Amino acid sequence: MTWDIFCNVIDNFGDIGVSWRLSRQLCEEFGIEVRLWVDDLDSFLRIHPQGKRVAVQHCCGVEVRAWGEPFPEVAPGEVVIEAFGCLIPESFVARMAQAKPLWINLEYLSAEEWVRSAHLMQSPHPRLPIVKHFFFPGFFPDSGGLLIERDLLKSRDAFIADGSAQYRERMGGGFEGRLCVSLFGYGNDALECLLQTWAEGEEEILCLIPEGKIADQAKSIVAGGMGNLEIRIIPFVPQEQYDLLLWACDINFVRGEDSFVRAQWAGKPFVWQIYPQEEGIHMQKLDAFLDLYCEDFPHGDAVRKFWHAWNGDGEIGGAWREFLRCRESLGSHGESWAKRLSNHGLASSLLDFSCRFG
Ligand code: TRH
Repeated sequence: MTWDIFCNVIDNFGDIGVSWRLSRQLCEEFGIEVRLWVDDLDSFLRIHPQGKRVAVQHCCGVEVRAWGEPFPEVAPGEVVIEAFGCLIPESFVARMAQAKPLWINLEYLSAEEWVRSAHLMQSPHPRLPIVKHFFFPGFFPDSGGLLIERDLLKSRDAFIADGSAQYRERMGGGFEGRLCVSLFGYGNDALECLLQTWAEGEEEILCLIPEGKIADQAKSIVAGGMGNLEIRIIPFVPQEQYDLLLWACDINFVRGEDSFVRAQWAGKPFVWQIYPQEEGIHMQKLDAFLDLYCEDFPHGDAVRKFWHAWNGDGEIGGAWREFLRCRESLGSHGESWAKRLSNHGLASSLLDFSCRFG
């Protein structure tokens, strides 16, 4: 089988992050020939630096194509996925109308209830005889599930048992006896107060920040560190190495979509900076997730308060102290949360759906 996946990079790394991860998994675990069309190779090269700036290349078995104009005359594969509703070239859609592949719009991840009824909804093309299917990743059994590689949790456990000490050394050491935090996020008005709280807190904290906007912001607030806080700026790593950072730290700050999911697989306490949308509607999405995640967790209020404060709603200092108090139970909660969700993988749901279709 050949699958075409189209990725239009809007901003940051989430669009390409999800498209690349899915492409790799379909190819490596299911033997599917994937052609990934990307309109911004620079973003792709940030998360896969081994790649090149060329029109066609093979990376980890995936055929990666620079998507530009004019669009080449290629026959569509058996499945065509447009990631996040991007617009597939018209000439290609016309060819799809003849070849009749399964056409999927892979949507953004949301824990909102409406996803359940929208998942697998169809939309006929206004002119051509072909139908698009909306495919929603999600947390409910009747959604598309989440991206997770087959042996991810096993690799995580092996790393934590054997490999994390070496990794910590490679990252500059000094993890022992301190609370280690990874901080990946957008610029954040709450950062200054949070760093201040950490510096003045009782616990020693090592905060690892991948290069980027929030690293620059942190540097401008505290160069290197102050009080009980050490700030360490680390390189932005290839995508498959990012998990190691999450596994090696005690608490992870994540953002967007893909890192948000990876933090859940890490099974550690984490905090999500959601991608901001107009008129604050992202807060509904944040709350929908919190409702699920905190449903059977006794300290849900502390989690909710801290996550809200990190997303601009509330005072962060006190919220951090409450969050930290429930850290241990949040760790075991995260473990069972990851286990519970791990048997509903997005790639296999897509494959099941394509088998039913074809
Ligand atoms: O980068 P993000 O904020 O992405 C997005 C986009 O903004 C998108 O338009 C928006 O719609 C979406 O969020 C909700 O965050 P995300 O999704 O976590 O993607 C980051 C990717 O970068 C992820 O695949 C992990 C990867 N990464 C690395 O490869 N190396 C690194 O060092 C780090 C920190 C991340």
